[in-house]
Amino acid sequence: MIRTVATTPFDGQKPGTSGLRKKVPVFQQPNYVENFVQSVFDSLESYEGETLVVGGDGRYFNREAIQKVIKMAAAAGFGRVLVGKGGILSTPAASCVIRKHEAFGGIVLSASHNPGGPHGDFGIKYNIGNGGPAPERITDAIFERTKTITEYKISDADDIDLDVVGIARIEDMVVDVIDPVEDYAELMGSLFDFGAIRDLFASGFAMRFDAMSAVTGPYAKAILEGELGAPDGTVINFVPLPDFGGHHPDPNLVHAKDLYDLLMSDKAPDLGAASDGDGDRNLIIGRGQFVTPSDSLAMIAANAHLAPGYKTGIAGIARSMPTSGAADRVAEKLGIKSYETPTGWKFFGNLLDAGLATVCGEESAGTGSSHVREKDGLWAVLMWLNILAARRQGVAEIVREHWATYGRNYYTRHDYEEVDSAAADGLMADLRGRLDGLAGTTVGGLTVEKADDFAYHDPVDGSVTTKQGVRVFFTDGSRIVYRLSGTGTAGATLRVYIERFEPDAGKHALETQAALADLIAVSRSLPDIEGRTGRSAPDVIT
Ligand code: VG1
Ligand code: CO
Repeated sequence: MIRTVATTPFDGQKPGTSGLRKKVPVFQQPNYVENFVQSVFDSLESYEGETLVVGGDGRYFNREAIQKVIKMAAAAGFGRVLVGKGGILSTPAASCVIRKHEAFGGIVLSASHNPGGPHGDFGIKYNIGNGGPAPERITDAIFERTKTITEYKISDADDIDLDVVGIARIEDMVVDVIDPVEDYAELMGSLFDFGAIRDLFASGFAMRFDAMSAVTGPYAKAILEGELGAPDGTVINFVPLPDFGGHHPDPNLVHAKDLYDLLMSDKAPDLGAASDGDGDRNLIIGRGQFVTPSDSLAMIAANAHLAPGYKTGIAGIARSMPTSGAADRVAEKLGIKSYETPTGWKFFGNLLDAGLATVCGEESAGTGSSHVREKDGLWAVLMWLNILAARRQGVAEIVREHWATYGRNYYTRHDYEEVDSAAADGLMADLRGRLDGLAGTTVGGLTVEKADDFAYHDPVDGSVTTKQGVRVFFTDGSRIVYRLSGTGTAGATLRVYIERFEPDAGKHALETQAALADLIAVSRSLPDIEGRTGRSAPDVIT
């Protein structure tokens, strides 16, 4: 039976950079999930009888939320739900399944790289029929709906057994529990030269992939060890755990430090890689050589033609604004266009759909292509494996050659986490207020050329998105960007992005923080970070 339940709005159900993210106890409040999911459905049109894809990263509360979503989808009139076995679907696999099965859309349960468990984070996001995150016009409509919602509809049927692949029924809706890996693995096999990668592993190439007890475990096991013949033990931490083993499933140099240390040691394998909670981020480290995500995007773009799925070349490259300009240099050389978008994968969707861009990336360890409409961690790893198999060179050699050809964009991001929200807002407001007067002034020996607040004009649908980050450009070509995170769940996170281009190959071997030391000092003094937030140094440096 379908029940109509009276409810009242919750404050703050505003989707951020990537969906609604809150602490688990917030989501556990009666009606909290239901209000948001009903608001999603109420913001959509003509989905009666259509297919909805549902899956998540396996974190704490995943199963409970999925049961609610399925029962509400049945009540709303969807014809079919495709749900990953065990409630599992990585974010890129969800995108793949939506596209392949021509679903109306999908609901992905994840808080990505944020910690999980009963006191950790949870999240819900809606993806549209192209497989990508809902654009702002939809997330805005969802938020508006959450403010006025008075009731939701839900079936009172029993829970679906999520652990058996097969077909069940709720009300008039079919529930199809699918293997979460199959469609995705098939897509990867169509893009990359699995034969060449198999030969690479057979020749003794050694790799370690850390799934960080998160969703990519089953995917990496099946593809790397199963199809590509990497030795058993190549993939570690491959069982998705509800609390990620108590760790942050964030593949950066802080939370994947063991992997980094291994790759810098004399026991280093040829390649180290990792992915995040929901499988859309990637970390790439060669023996003795970390590849910063902005560089990885540029190197993937420059070498993509080596993979069968991209052998005719790429149409364009898109990067988020804070991502370094390294990819732009590749686009220039290839004679293709590059696009600069606000932070968040939702802004790449139109460019990909219109065929303007083939490869996209963000400095936050996100890389992907037109094969789905999400960033894709394992895709990036397989692309690197394909490149290594084709070039038969080490990662460090490829990186050095790339810098020698294109120059090096020294790049770092400094995060100040859980800063007092009012202080962070004050800092940004102050910077914005000073924008007009900054040009021509000198700070710490560097002269400001121009400063602005990034606004994006979508070339496909004409939409305009403003206030996407304060950019300060200096006369020597370097740049500092300031923005506040839209994915955190406690206080504010100030992100400071620092970049300088170095054309001289004789100066490419410097340590990044040392190479950027003067800019880093300016990044702190210009907005008086310490005075305003009490923080004399960032919490995370990447
Ligand atoms: C962060 C990253 C951004 C990324 C987003 C979602 O957002 O900076 O590049 O798209 O996370 O990634 P913010 O607003 O906190 O800076 V994921 O892997 O968390 O879905
Ligand atoms: Co993620």
